[in-house]
Amino acid sequence: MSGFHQRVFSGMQPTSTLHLGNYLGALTNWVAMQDTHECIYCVVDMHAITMWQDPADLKRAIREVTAAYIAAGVDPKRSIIFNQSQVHGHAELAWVFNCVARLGWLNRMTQFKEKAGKDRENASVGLYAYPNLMAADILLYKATHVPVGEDQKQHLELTRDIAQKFNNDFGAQIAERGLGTGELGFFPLPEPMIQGPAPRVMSLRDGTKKMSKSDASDYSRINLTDDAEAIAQKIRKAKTDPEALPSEEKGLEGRPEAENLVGIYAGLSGASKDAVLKQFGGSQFSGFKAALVDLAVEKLAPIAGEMRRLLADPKHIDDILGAGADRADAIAAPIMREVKDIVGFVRSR
Ligand code: AQP
Repeated sequence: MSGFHQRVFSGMQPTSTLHLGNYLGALTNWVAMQDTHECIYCVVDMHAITMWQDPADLKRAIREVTAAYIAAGVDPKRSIIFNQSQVHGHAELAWVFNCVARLGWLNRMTQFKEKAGKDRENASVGLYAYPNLMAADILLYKATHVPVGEDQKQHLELTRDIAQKFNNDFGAQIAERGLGTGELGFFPLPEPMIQGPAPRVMSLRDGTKKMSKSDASDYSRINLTDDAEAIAQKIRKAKTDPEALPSEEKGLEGRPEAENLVGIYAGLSGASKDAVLKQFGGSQFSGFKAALVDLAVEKLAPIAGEMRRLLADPKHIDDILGAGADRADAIAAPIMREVKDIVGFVRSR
């Protein structure tokens, strides 16, 4: 039993190797929250298959993302680490939410539009319903706080809308059974926590696009598995502009690539952008990039090393995921039983 009152849930997709955006936008926050919250961290494999995944690659990626969580500092003893498909409540609650959420709500989701692109008719139904599954992930544990990068803000707002509508639609049944918590209803309205050291890390090739696993160019991102040489090459080749660095943050306006590199430096060093610019204001990019390479290698190389060590023993990783799934299910199953009763399903076992 945890002594914390606030419960955190978050997850990452095992679609490919995690990158610096996942690390600075979410993972570093996850690690810090272990000191203050009860934390549940999921490898969201059911989300991953909303886009085609080669089955053998998916298994590898699930273990790799798990290794990345642990190598970055998530402690499987203090926090629950598991993969989504091992806890069946996620799929069950997602179905209920498919029947609570409205088509009009999902039509507004920008991530679907971006990922489906022009060939919308050919996108999977799962990709469209993705935000309902995400709402189920969070609410299955009645999580109150969700640390995510800025790109997930809209999905979190939808989660709150779904929780609110469920609480309203079934208000009488919830009250009758005494299952409401204060004025909140059955499900809490979870708070997004968009507060990592760099909540939006951009591509190294284009400062207006977010750093992403699915970008065709590997030079657009720093993967958590990159070695020192790869990190150095990617930073050296990162797009910049011809000006020297400004000495104040407002001088970064209209210079997305400069802003991104300064943000990455700030995120990795734990300093503010202003402090970084006080140190490097007036420098040319060549000098700043050399300092950024040193810092990135110092911070990231140990993570890659620890991931390699963990991945050498896949059985150990699978055991961590299995034990985590049991702990997650122990929280989820009673909540799911109550949901079924509220909705009106008959349960004879
Ligand atoms: N560039 C980013 N900057 C800050 N945070 C980011 N996150 C992702 N990219 C950035 C945060 O990482 C967490 C996990 O993301 P995910 O793997 O579940 O899904 P995603 O957002 O779809 O990640 P990608 O890299 O963009 O994958 P693809 O290319 O497959 O779409 C989330 O908290 C997210 O905010």
